[in-house]
Amino acid sequence: MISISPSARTLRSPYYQSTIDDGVASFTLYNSMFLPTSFGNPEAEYWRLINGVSLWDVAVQRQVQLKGRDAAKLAQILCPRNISNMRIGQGKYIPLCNHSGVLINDPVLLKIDEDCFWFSIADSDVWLWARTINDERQLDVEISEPSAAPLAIQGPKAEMLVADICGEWVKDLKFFWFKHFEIDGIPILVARSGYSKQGGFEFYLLDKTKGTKLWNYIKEAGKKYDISAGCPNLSERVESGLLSFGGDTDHLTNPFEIRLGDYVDLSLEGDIIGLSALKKIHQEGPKRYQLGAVFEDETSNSSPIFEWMPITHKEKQVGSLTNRTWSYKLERVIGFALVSREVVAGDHIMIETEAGLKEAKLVDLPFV
Ligand code: THG
Repeated sequence: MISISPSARTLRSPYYQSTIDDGVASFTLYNSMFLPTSFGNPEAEYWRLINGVSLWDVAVQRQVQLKGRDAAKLAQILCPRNISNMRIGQGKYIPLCNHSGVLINDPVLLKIDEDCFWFSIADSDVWLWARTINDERQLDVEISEPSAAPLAIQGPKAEMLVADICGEWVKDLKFFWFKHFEIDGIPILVARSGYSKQGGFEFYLLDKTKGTKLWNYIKEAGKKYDISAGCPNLSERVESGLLSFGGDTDHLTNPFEIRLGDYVDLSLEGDIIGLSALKKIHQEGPKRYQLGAVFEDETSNSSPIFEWMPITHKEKQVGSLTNRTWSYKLERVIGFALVSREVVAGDHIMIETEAGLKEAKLVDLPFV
């Protein structure tokens, strides 16, 4: 077995030891931290997420804190979505863009206080970006990484379990909203969120020394719902149409190409990075868009891909397949297709796979 060599660059989450003890089978690296990708039984993990409740170490969703007099101002400069109406305790999904309107991260933004925001980031360096923009604009904001480590509780039984742990009030929590809470002396934020469409919550552990204690507490309380360790599930997130930044996006992708246009507020004005480019892209019409691809051949390889696979239509390349997985619900191999406007849902296309050309049909997203 080939393994990854640890170093001070390859961070461990506060739940790392717990995931090892629970039999983690593989990791990927995300924001320089180990992220579990399997506990050895993908199908059981999938159905537990669909029918039960699953516990995920998602500390790789690291926090970038903006704190200070100009925190709200800097946050809005970074966000092409209106955040001026956000309340303390509210979160929003944000397509962060560079000056060309290219997506550079898709974090959840949390308003912690009037002068404090957290970006709960996908896999790219938002610290560098936020500090650079702050210094260039000469704003009064301190940018740091707070002691916070998200743990996701996902699946249809997550709400009952979190209500058992925290109280019935969690049932009134709106999507992406959060509240401070304490479990047995462990300080957390409780948010209704998570990288699946099966419902659930995220606990942001606020004292990283208490990871094992929090993990064990939830495992114990979740026994009656048959909780088990899991992780962001490729099959479920592709079926549900959830985007993976850096996987489904490249150095040219803008939010309109990947179904994030609704999270861009084109009516905004003022100093907002990428906004004028986004207005232009929107006016001209984005060149690519995202559809689903369903392989015709049920026996096609369904393993994850290392690089985008060219998609052709009438012998001309029209786009790329950006991920691939087995869909337990459709019982087919599926993936996202980032394609030109020349093709539409219903078209049959060819995908250049490692095993040669395979036929697939384009469909609208989400699959399920
Ligand atoms: N939770 C937290 N931080 C995160 C993620 C998370 N940071 C990295 C990554 N995930 C960011 N990406 C996403 C992608 C999709 C969603 C959340 C974060 C998501 N989308 C819903 C959808 O697309 O249907 C809802 C969006 C909405 O309605 O506003 O949930 O998972 N803490």
